Amino acid sequence: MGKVALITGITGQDGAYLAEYLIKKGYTVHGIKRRSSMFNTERIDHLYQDPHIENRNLILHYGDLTDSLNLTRIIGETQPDEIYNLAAMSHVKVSFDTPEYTANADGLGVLRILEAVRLLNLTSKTRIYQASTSELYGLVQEVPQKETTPFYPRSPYAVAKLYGYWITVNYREAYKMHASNGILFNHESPLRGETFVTRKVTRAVSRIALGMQDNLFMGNLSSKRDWGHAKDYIKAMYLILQQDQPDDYVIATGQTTTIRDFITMSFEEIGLGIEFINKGVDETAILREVNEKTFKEKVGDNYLEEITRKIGKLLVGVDPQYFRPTEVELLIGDASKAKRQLGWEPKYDLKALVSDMISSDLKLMKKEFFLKSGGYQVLNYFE
Ligand code: NAP
Ligand code: G4F
Repeated sequence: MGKVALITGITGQDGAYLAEYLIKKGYTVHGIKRRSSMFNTERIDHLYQDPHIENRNLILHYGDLTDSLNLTRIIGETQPDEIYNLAAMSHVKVSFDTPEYTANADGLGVLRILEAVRLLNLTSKTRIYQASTSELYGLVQEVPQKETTPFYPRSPYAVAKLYGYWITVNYREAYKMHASNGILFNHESPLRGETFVTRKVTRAVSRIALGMQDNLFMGNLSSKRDWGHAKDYIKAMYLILQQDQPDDYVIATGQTTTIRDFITMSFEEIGLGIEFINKGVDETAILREVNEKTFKEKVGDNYLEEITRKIGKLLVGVDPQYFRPTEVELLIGDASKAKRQLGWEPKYDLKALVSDMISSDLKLMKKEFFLKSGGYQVLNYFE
């Protein structure tokens, strides 16, 4: 019999990659999905199995981290060997707009899971992974950040996650539960939500290349992030739960980059050279040159003429609506404990991550472009 895992947040970026990874390892995976007015299962549709199939290895349950009765029932029914608590209101900027909900889901939600495992007498069977975050370091007290660096959260999201972190440690110590925190630094992928900065950029760069969009407006260009690939990071989650002893681990690449440089790298990936000029809210980026060979290879001949006409034009501007009331300016992690104890190391560097995201978004946007132009033709035909 393979192991049973329960993943909260299975419809999110990490949930989708982790579900696929565990199924390949022979697990039966149960996932908790919120009810929504649309399917919202795009990231896991390739794993979906009809409920009439026997011995399914992916089973979805409706649930919500704010509903303890429902969580307790699902955990009781599924009797998981491992719980990966990935569900969260995960957008830092949005947490300033929805602070109470964020505290409920991201803070108390963790307590609900731990307490359900305890009340169901599963403490010696069920191992728990809590999705903690480098946002805990906030106004950083040490560079680089490691497991012993003091926390200084800077958003309702990070404060809620701080509660989640400590309640996990407390249940481990109080009830001897196998409960661990992964303190993961930013990780991205083609499945990243469209409103996080990397995906916002790679989508926009693809759309600009195809002539679907003129420019892109951003918030703070100077903050620095330690970005890795989600495919590497979900492996660390798995490894953390395979250890004999529960513990907390920083997962990071050890490299940090500004948002500005991420944007430059993304344009460079398709042969576009940009230059940032001016400062603060007046900062902009102008298209300076087109490397025709790279552009043709990555994007296609058809779009070259139009992009060349944009040389000297504004591609990136700043819009203060994207600024945060309190910002996390610098994140860079030291994952040497994870390397030493888990044998974990990332395979992707930032260039490979950018390349993966841009090539995926170019494909997606070309499809959208094609469907839209096809749609217009049909409309015109009937007019
Ligand atoms: P994500 O793509 O935003 O996915 C979040 C998931 O949580 C989605 O499946 C979402 O469902 C679900 N969810 C939100 N609120 C819920 C609720 N009240 N009840 C049940 N499910 C709920 O996030 P991610 O990037 O995969 O991150 C996974 C976890 O790691 C999160 O806890 C995040 O805070 C944490 N984390 C992420 C990073 C990172 O860089 N990605 C770094 C450190 C920590 P819907 O699909 O219905 O919205
Ligand atoms: O991509 P972001 O929204 O991610 P952020 O705030 O670092 O949070 C992500 O990583 C955390 C781990 O450290 C997770 F816990 C969390 O769940 C989430 O996955 O923003 C990154 C940086 C920020 O400094 C932000 O101010 O990019 C800056 N930024 C500049 N312009 C922007 C924009 N961020 C967004 N989302 N949109 C912009 O236009």
